[in-house]
Amino acid sequence: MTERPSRTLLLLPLGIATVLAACSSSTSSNNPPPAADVLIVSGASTKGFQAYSLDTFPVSLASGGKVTWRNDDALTHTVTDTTAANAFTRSLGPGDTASVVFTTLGNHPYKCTIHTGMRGLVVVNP
Ligand SMILES: [Cu+2]
Repeated sequence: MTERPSRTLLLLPLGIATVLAACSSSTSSNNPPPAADVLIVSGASTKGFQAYSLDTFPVSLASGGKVTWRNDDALTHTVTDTTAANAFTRSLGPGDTASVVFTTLGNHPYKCTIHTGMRGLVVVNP
């Protein structure tokens, strides 16, 4: 008597997983934009052009790509577009992450508005 209800409970999650797999596969066949991760390094406020990443300056990615910053420093920092477009700004406390999707081609320089020596650059390619 107790086995029948437990089988039903096992089959239900399998059905949901199948539906989710079908959705994600149709999305991935639709030319998925690449993503890039940028670390706000420890001691970033003193590191100028090396503040936003240990190994990549600038960050290059294709149009539609998403950049995710993670703040590994003990201070709050921002990621703020310095162009006339003023297209984006994010504030990240210690341990926070924040993302921006880039669709406009070209250079996207940014800085921290709290520590203005901190500079980064995202380059969006066709
Ligand atoms: Cu800062």
